[in-house]
Amino acid sequence: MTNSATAQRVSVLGLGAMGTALAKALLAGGHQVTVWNRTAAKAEALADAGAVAAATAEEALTASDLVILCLLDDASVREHVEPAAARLSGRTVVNLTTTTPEQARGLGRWAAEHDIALIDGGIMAVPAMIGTPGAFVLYSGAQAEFERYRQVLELFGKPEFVGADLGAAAMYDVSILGGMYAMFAAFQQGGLMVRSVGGSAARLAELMTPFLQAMATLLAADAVGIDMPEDFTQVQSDEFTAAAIDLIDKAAVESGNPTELFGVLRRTLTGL
Ligand code: FVH
Repeated sequence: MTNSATAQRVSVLGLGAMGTALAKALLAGGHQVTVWNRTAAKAEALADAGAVAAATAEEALTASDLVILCLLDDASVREHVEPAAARLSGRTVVNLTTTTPEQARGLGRWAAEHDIALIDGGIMAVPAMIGTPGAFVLYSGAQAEFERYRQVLELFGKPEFVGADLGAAAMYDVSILGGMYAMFAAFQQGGLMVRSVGGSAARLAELMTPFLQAMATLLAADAVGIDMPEDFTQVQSDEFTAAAIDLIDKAAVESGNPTELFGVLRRTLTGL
């Protein structure tokens, strides 16, 4: 719990599943929280928990020095911040709405024109994880402002600053999500394949989970091949990897579950 000496005024705009979790974490941390949501009922629920419900987005945007945005997308952010530009001047805005890196940079150019300090963020957690040790949030942009508000941001999850480029947090975010989707796609495919031999996806999950956990520890070594290829000694040749993936593809065809997945993996990993 933050004591009253360090309590800050913080506004949260957007009280969907995630914005509500963020606002609750701020309230639990002892901050003075102003909230706004397009559908007012969600703000009223938080008012019962101690937040001040603003009547308009502009009222919320100008109630605090620190403004957290957790709206649907870049368009909904623009819709509400642009009309308030002059009154947002001098404040710090942390945009936790998922956007592309270029959308984050575009908002940054607009913010710079209006003397607004902008931090972009990517939340690596689901709402139920907010404030728990498993949650972390990527940030990029105005580093001095990030440091200034670090203790507040820590209430959401471990803050990870990834660069001054406003597009950096979004780029790390989508890259991590890409890893997740690739894993789920391969599991989906494998689940169908093992069922063709009388097995089950549940048994595959049991066996695949510890193997993938062990493989994940090799990512740091693999990173050398991307960051510093001149220092990298490849353990497995591209030809070996391509042949291994071709064999998996053949097994998929034999099981009646052909897919484009393995061709894509082969080209991405080996260029062959
Ligand atoms: N939920 C999650 O697990 C993920 C984790 C990673 C980050 N995302 C991003 O967080 C943003 C908000 O996500 P959310 O889960 O809170 O989403 P919803 O529950 O669908 O709430 C959406 C809120 O946005 C408001 N909204 C939508 N359009 C507008 C608009 N044009 N003007 C003003 N507000 C708008 C919506 O309001 P309402 O429908 O209640 O009136 C909600 O407050 C998102 O970028 C995720 O990608 C969450």
